[in-house]
Amino acid sequence: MNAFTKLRNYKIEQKIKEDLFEKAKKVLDENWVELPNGLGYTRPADKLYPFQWNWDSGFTAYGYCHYDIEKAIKEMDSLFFGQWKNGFLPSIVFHIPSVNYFTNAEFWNVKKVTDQAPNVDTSGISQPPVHALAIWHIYKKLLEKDYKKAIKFLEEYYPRLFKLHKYYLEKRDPEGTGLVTIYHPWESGFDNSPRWDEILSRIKVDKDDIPPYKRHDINVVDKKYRPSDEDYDKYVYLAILLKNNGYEDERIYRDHPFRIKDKVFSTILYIANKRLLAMSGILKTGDDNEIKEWMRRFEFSFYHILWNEEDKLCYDFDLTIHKQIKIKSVDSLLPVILAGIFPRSKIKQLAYHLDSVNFCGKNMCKVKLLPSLDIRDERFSQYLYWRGPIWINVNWLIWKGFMEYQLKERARDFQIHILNLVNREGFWEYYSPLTGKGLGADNFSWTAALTIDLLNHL
Ligand code: 9WN
Repeated sequence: MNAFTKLRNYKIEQKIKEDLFEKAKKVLDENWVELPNGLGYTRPADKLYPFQWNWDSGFTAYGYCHYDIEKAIKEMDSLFFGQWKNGFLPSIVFHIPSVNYFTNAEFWNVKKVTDQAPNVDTSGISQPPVHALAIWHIYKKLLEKDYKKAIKFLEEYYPRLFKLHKYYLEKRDPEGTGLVTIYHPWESGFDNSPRWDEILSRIKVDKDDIPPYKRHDINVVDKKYRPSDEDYDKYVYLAILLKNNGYEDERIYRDHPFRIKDKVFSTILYIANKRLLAMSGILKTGDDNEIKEWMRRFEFSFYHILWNEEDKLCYDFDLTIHKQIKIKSVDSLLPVILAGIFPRSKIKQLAYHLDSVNFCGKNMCKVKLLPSLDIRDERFSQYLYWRGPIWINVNWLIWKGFMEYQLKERARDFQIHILNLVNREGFWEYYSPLTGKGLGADNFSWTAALTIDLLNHL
């Protein structure tokens, strides 16, 4: 059943590998949208998510790099077409008129609300900045064939990335911690994670505070796999507050009720800054000291704000009550493995978490990948989105972290378990850790794209 387990001995049958690649490519082909202006993008999922999403595109570009570099570039070009004048990169770019998805372009109304908006409709919140990783990957691939083209590509993208990172490290970090403040659960990418339960419980929404709206997600996917209506009211309410503040960081920062130093977002930005620094070196931009300073701030705050010595995990920091949010979940481990700040020996020790019952060790789960919440937590649900299911992008990031540390056995476990899971179940948005069943949207783009990346590292 577990076809890829054989790979441990490097005895993979080429056929299984090729078949899986073809299936993954088909998902991406079917989700591709060609635009009349020459741009194009990949829908995360055909019916559920019809527009271009921010971090989804970064992951998807990774997959394209292995077989269609021009598509990878187009994906990034289309996303950055939605970049705001102040560097901000929105979570959604509405290249096509609003179809069945809420929130839609009319709701965010960015072109009317702010003079920072680009020439295309977008949302007014962001998502984790994986783009420098994708851009670096594209650059490396171009370099294999055409030095001049690779440099030209870098020259084009470096200023956009620099502006984006600077936005996060200035506007979203007036405290100078090197950590990014998010204003909305959707900005984290981990929308309904229990990480946000406590702060959301303090936010009371009156029906008069929000406009009438209609959810479309629950027409496409079983309601039991999606956030609750109460959650949605709060998501809408927080978005309205941002809009009422003209999407202006200075105003939002004064009293917005959802202000969190997000550990995963900040860690992704930190590793993205490692790539940005490399790009700056190649292009001799003279920005090295500024980027290094951003990185130093993160390294300091990693120990002093995020790290919890007692639990040996990282936690988000709630700026509204000045407290760590102590939830044991995959994202408390992710920064530790991904940032590369701890020495290798310490990472080896900390990997005990992976073998613990809480994180599906000791054969507690059918699938040996990390669930999005401690399975012993009373809020754990094998079905509910970011409150238990396995997500491929997160496990792929863990794989990447172990690869950087040269902990090859650990990395290989993640690689093989991901490949076995998608080979058996298909390319789902997420999976139950208890049964392995695929959940949410089927034919999900980043699951397919990251599968292609993993296949290329066998
Ligand atoms: C809201 C597109 C996105 C992902 C997020 C995931 C989900 C949207 C939603 O889908 O969020 O942005 O409607 O639930 O949580 O990580 O980028 O795939």
